[in-house]
Amino acid sequence: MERQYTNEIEPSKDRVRVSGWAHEVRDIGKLVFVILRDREGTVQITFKKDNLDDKEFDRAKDIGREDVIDVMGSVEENDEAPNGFEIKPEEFEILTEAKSPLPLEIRENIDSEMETRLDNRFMDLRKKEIHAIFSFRDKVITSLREWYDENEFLEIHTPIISKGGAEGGATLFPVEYYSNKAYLRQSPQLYKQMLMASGFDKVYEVGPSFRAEEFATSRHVSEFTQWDVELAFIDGVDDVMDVLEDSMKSLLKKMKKRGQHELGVLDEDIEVPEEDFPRITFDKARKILREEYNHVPEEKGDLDTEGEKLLGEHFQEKGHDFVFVLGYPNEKFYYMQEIEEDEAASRKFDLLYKGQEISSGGQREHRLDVLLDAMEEQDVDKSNFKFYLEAFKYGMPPHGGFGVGLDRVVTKMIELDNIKESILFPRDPDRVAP
Ligand code: AMO
Repeated sequence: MERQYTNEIEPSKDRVRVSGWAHEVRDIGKLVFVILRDREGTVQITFKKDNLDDKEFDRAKDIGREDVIDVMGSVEENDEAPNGFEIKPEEFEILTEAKSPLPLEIRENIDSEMETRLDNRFMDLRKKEIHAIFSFRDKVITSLREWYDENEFLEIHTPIISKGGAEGGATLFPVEYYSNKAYLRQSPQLYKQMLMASGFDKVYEVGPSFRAEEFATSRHVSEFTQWDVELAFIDGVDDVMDVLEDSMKSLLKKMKKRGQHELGVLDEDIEVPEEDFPRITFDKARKILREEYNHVPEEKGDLDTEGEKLLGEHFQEKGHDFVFVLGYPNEKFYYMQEIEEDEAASRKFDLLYKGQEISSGGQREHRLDVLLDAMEEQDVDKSNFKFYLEAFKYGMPPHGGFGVGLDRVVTKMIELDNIKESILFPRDPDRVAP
C-alpha cells in the first residue's frame, strides 16, 4: 500500500499507510497514543488493547520517542485528537529504534543553544519550525528560478575550483590542485562575464561561493549560496538594477502566497513592496548617516554594518524595505568607473533589504584598455586573469550583473536572527562539521 503524508489524510473509513517518527508517546494502560510525525505534519495513532491481540499491543507499548514506525489502519473521526481524527492501526512495524536520551530536545517550546543545535543538526532539523525554514527556502529558489526562466535568462554552471578570485586575495580558500595551487571560488563573477563575450546574453547561476572571512558575525559564513546574474547590451547600470528589483518584487509577491504554510508555522508575514525601490548615491547615503544619525563609517569606501542598519531604518520609516545605494568608490577592477555626478565613483551598487546588504552588482568595464589600466592601478596580478582578459579582446558587449546572497535573503524575509539558521550545515571559522 502506498504511503501518504499526514497532511493528505482525510477522515474516512478507508485504510491509509503512514511512516515517520514517534514524536510523542503516551501509554495510559489500555491505550497507547502515538503522535506520528512526517515531513508534512503529525497525526495521532491510537492503539487500543481491545482492538489488537495481546502480542501486538505489547509491541505498541514498546514504541519509544523518535522510533521510526510504519502504520497501516483506518482513519476515524475523534474530536479529542489533535487534527479531529486519528488512525486506528491494523498493522504496524517499528522500523528502527531511537536511542535514549536524545541528543537534543525537539519538542515545541524548548529552545537550545545554537551551537548544540548545529552539533546535532540532523535532529534539530526534525523540528517543524526549522523544517519550515528549509521548505520556505526551497520555494524561494523555485520562485526566483521561475522569474529568470520566464525572462529568458539561461541557467549556467561555472567552475567552483578556480585559478584566481575576483573579490581579493584575503578571503581565498586554497585547494591543492594536482601539483598546482587553486582556490575555491569567491563568486562566479569572471565566468559569467566571459559568457557575455560568448553571446549568452542573459545568464544566471545558483551555487556555492566561499570566503575565508576572518570574523564571525550573524550575517557572514564561509560558504554561502549566491544567486548570480549577468546581462549584456545594457544601456547603463539602471538596466541591471531593474532586473534585480523586478525579480525581488516578484519573489516577495510569490512567497506571500506560496509560503503561506511556512509563514504560518514561523509566525511571520511578508510585506510586498508596492513602490519602486529608492535609488540613492553612496554620497547621499553617507550624508543621511552623518546628518541624521551622526554616524561616520570608519572605512572611507564603505557603509559598515551599523551604517547599513541605520540607513535601512531611515528608509523603512518611509515605507521602503529595499534601497539601492549606487556609486561606491571604485575598489574592484571590474566595475566601470565614473557616474556622471561623481567621477571618483564607480557604477557599483549594493541593494539593502531591511538594513542589510543582500546584493552587490553594477555595470562592468568592457573596454579592455580601461580594464587593464584599472588592474594596474589596483595592483592586480594580471597573470592570474589571463583567461578572463582574453574574452575582452574579440568583441565584448557592454554588460553588467550582480550577486545576491540567497541565505541573507531568506534570513531577512523570515526575520531569522542569524544567517546560519537559513543554512542546513553552515560553515564558519570554527565549524567544518557536521
Ligand atoms: P559580494 O562580495 O558583495 O559581490 O557578494 C554578493 C552578495 O553575496 C553575499 N555574501 C555573503 N553572504 C554570506 N556570507 C558571506 N561571507 C558573504 N559574502 C558575500 C551578500 C553579498 O551582497 N562578484 C560580486 C557580485 C557581482 O558584482 O556580480 C560579489 O561577489 O549578500
